[in-house]
This record gives sequence, C-alpha cells and structure tokens, in this order.
Amino acid sequence: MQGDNKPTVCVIGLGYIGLPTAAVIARANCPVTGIDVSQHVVDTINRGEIHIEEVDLDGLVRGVVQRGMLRASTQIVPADVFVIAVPTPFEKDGHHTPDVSYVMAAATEVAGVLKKGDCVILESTSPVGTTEAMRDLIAGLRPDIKLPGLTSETPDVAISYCPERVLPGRILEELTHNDRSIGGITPRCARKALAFYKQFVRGTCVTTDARSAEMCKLVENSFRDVNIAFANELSMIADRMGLDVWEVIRLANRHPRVNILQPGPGVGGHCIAVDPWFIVHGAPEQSRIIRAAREINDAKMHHVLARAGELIEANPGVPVACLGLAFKANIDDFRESPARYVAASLAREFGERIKIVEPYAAALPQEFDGTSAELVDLDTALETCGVLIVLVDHDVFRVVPLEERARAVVYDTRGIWPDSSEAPSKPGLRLAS
Ligand code: SAJ
Repeated sequence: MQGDNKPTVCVIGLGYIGLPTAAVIARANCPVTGIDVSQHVVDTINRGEIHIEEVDLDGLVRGVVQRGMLRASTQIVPADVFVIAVPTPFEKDGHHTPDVSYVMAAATEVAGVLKKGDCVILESTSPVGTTEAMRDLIAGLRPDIKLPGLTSETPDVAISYCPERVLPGRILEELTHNDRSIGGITPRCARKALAFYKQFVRGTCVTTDARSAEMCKLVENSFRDVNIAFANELSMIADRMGLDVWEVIRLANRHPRVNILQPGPGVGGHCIAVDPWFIVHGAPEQSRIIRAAREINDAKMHHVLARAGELIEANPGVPVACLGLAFKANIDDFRESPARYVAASLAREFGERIKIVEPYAAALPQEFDGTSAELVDLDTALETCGVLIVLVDHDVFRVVPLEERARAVVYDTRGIWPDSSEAPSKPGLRLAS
C-alpha cells in the first residue's frame, strides 16, 4: 500500500468494463496500471484517449492519465489489488460452452507477480465455480503462497468475485452508484475486497460467498432475458391473432403487480444473450425456462426477418429504409445486434432497395460488404422510402412526427410510433410487432 493507504491497482482487460473501472478507481486516487494484450489500446490510453464510446469516459480518462494516476501497459506489474475484467465468450463448439480461457490466462499472469497481502478480484461474468478454479490454478503455480480455502492457516492472499452490473451508456454513473455483490472464497476475502470497493463505490456493497456472487450475476441477466422473452412471445401471439401487442401490454401494465417489458426484434448485446447459457450449461436439465427464453428471443429475430421480407415483397420496387443497427437505443454498439442481423439479411436478399439509417454509424459494418445497401440519413430515408422498418428505438427516430411518415408502410418492431397505420401488405397479414 502507498503511504496514504491507497492501494496500487492492476486492472487486467481494458474493454467496456475494464477501462471505465480503471478510470473510476484512478479518480479515487489509487494508482492504477491497466493491462491489455492490444498495443493499440495501450498506446491510445497512454495518450489520454479512448478506444471505446461511453458517455463522459473520454474526459475522465484524459484527466486521470494527465494526473499520472492511470497508465496502461501490455506487461503485468506487481500491485496490491488485481481486478480481472477480461471477456468470457463461448467456445466455438456450437454448444454455448463458456470459454474461461481468458480468465485463466489473466490469473496465470497475476500468479507471476503475486505477493503476500494481495487481493485478487474477478469481475468477468463467469460460470459458477470459476473463482475457485482460478484459485486452484494460482495454487498450482505458486506453491510458496497460502491460498484461501485450501489451508487451515491464515491465507497469504484474498480471492473474490465481484461482478459489474452497469448499463452501456450509463457505465460511469452506474459503476459508482449501483449496489455490488462481493463474493469471497472465504468471508475474510470478501471483507478485504469490500474495503477496496468502498474506495470508489457509493452504492451498498453486500458480501457473500464466491459461488453465490457468480450465480447472482447470471441470474440478473437471465431474469431480464426471461422477461423480454415473455414480451417477444406475446408479440408473436399478437401477430397471429391480429392484435396490437403494444396496446395489450399498455393495458395489462395498468395492473399494480404486472410490469411486462417491451418486445423488440430480439435480444442483443454481449450479456443478456450470452449469460443465461452459462446457467443452462451448468444445469441443463433444470434450466427449462431459461433455455426456452433464449430460444424465443432468438426466434423473434427470425420472425421479424420473415415479416419484413413479406412486407417488402408485397410492395414491389418501393425503396425500404431499415431504421437502426445498434443492439439498443442511443448507443453506437452494433455487436450481437438483432437489428444489424435483420438489416444485413434484407440487404443480401433485396439489394439496392434497402437503405440503412444509423446516426451512430459512419459506414456500414463489414457484413454489408458485397450488398448494394446504402447508408443514408434520416431525412433522405423519410423523403425517398415508401417502406420503413423500425429496428432500434433511437430517440431521433422516436420524435419523427406522423406527417413525415404518414405515406409510408411501417413495420415498427419497437413500438415507437403507436400512431402509424401499419398497412396490411396482404390479406390476413397484420404487422403488430
Ligand atoms: N430489450 C428488449 N426489451 C426490453 C428491454 C431490453 O427487447 O424491454 C433488448 C434491448 O433492445 C437489447 C437487449 O434487450 O437488445 C439487452 O438490453 P438491456 O438494456 O436490457 O441490457 P444490456 O445488455 O445493455 O445490459 C445488461 C444489464 N442487465 C440487466 O439489466 C439485468 C446490465 O445491468 C448489465 O451490467 C449488463 O447486461 C452486463 O454487463 O451484464
């Protein structure tokens, strides 16, 4: 520890979670070294710049780099606290098997510089048991250090799991104000991590064991996935019955104990569409609702694609605007986005009839290469396209007045234009959602 009791910190992984976390810790006057495998990322941060988009992150990073509180490196350095925030994707086996190899690679690096008194915290979303597996890996690499839970003596280091729960677009605010669940391999480990988080978290920090904290993170995102699946299933039922799903949900939500979420073109992002599978993988036979929710939310994307295709075919020769590529409103993140999947599939099928409007994109993503789809601005789309397919509820789309879209046939998968007349494109087809 430094003289003023501020621990030195090493944050491993400088992505959407690691970089904001490193910056917030540095702002609390803990000297932080951020570690990333990418030289480009490291150089960018050391210039005081950022490689990702997030509200207010640029100013914060510039400030802490200028004050010398944050520096980046490709090489791990000794520290008092290690925070691991690396990706946990799926393996490429097609079975949604969690791939914890980046976590284990980070733990191997940490083991190389670990010393008595250090605190290791895993933040990456992980299958239950990963923190213990990480502890076992370190134990094998450093027989000179007493690890928690493996010795009846006082351990030399603390190991904990503490998931982030921040919402993209609100990361800095939520990093500071959200409550945190801190799971220690032992209660003592949790208390040590708690003392660290108290330096920069204003929300309540609750301690538990590592496995419960791991499950807690997966459960939070599965809860949301299941609830969105309910809304998406309702939207497909409403399509079948010729009902307006938005009206039905609006009415049902007037009940004091009913709060149905919003249907959309499917669930995107790197968390909600991924994390539930970590539970399914751990307990396949018991995870029936959780698995079904994943399947329903994926099916919704194909439902939207099929409906959009029918509408386009029913309006031959009419230019079509797909509104939005992002995985949700008001962000520039197009990864794992159902909107991007639907728009790119339509571009491949219908070629130059497809125009894309995405105020957060400077160019179309790679999967549009080879198609004749064109990125246009919103005004051009409203003036020239007779079919409008709303895929993302960006604010800038939401506020388009009725008179600017009244002549177009609209397929609104987000329910942002309740006043549009969604003209049936063929008898029996009513595009409710
Ligand atoms: N969506 C709907 N209908 C809704 C709400 C969301 O279709 O009513 C869709 C969105 O359009 C998007 C997807 O779901 O495609 C996910 O969006 P989101 O805003 O629900 O969540 P994320 O992925 O941005 O962030 C989630 C958050 N988890 C929960 O709300 C339980 C966040 O707090 C987590 O920190 C984050 O995952 C994470 O990193 O795990």
